[in-house]
Amino acid sequence: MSYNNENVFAKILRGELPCFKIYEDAHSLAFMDIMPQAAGHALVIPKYPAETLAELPLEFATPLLSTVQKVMAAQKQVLGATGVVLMQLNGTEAGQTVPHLHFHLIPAHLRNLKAH
Ligand code: DGP
Repeated sequence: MSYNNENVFAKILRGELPCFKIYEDAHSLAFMDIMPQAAGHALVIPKYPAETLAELPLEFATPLLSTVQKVMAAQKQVLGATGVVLMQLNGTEAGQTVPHLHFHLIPAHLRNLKAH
């Protein structure tokens, strides 16, 4: 699969497009989703040109998951999330719209699960 350098997340990584950054290290970047499915919806992406999870070398998977864990912990501590939905779509048919690997981290709250 060929990676398209002009996708929006590649541009965010190069600093050509703005984002609301919440965490960054040598291997990954976390920022807020512009179309949040819930308050605090964040995205975590690798600084590696992979379109889907299948193209990510395994040595990049551990630092990426480390960032996912950090952001999930922050969503619980800062936002009071009682759970976090982790979503990751691979391929257009699966609903992926941005062709750079990304994890959605969507905070959940116990109160949202209660009947009204
Ligand atoms: P997916 O369907 O899994 O490819 O989700 C892509 C997500 O990326 C979607 O929730 C909206 C978000 N998104 C698209 N363009 C931008 C952008 O330019 N900035 C930010 N922060 N999020 C974006």
